[in-house]
Amino acid sequence: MNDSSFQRADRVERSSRATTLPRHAAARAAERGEPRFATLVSEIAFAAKVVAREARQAAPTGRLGTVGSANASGDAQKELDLVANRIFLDCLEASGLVAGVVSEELEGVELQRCSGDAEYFVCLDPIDGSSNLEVGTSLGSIFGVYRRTRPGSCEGVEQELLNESSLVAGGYVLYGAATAFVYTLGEGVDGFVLDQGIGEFLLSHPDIRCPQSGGGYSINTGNSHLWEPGVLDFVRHVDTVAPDAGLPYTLRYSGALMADLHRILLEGGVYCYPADKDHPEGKLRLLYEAAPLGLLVEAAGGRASSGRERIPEVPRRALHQTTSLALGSAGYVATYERFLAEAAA
Ligand code: AFP
Repeated sequence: MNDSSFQRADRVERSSRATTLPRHAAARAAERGEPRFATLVSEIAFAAKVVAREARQAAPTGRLGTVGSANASGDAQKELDLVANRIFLDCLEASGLVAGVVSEELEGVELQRCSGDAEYFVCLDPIDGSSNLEVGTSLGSIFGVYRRTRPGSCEGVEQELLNESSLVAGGYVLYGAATAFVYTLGEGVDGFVLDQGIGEFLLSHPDIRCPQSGGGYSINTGNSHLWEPGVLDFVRHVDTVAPDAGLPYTLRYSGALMADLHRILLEGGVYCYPADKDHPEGKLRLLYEAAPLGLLVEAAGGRASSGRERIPEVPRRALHQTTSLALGSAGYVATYERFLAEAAA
């Protein structure tokens, strides 16, 4: 075998023996006693591949702009927001496992198979960081899977979701230099990269553990004059204390939570979006941003906090409820909480 045919054979073997996302999800779902969950993951992954293609084609086909409507939070909707929303809804419906969907782009719960034996609700942000679209930088999608308590009923699903259901899985897709898919079923976090040639997500980052030191911090310092008390003190502390004092040592902020958080999960650090004068309850959404990402970060050994309480302890009151948020290395998040507590004392 010459060099190039050897390399080709090696690549083929690596691909055919690789742990694909469907193979991984089937094994994990069986282990966790949620065998049907594998189908749901496969459908979400399929949606992600279609969204990745649409995002790549958005610029050449002129699908960058707003469409003149606003979502439930009042943000102007872009064409890709709506296209991605439709893609996810179609794929979730095809799974046959979803009773209802909450999306950043929908007002209420979109009912799917609520009268059948569908056992999950899915809450999602189809496109996170859509302001990055025009400039061709990273975007994301976020999903949380909640288990129903009253399968078969289409009555009172909003209250069931808010008051009774439990979050059983969370994950995200990052559309960046590569398309990455990261998910947890509550224990263990695994990351995959889309191999464009074969159109499949392959396991690239098994058992991700968020490093407890090093890395950077991500916060929009342009809002510092608006932040709740304590946040500026935290940032000054991080900026002035020597890097070997066990603090994040550099600032990274991309305008897409998924891009910032992906780096933090792999390298350590902390992402903060505090409450501020413009967003007294924070800006990020609990059901489809903070909660699923919190589940994932804590499953990777990190910490997820509103600044005062762990994200899983924040009471759910409304579908599009927002929360202040700090995610990342456990010690850094604890330090952030301490600065907020001291400012409040
Ligand atoms: P969009 O999805 O509406 O673009 O919001 C993105 C986001 O929720 C999150 O991904 C960013 O980290 C954050 O907003 C950026 O917001 P600021 O521009 O207010 O810092």
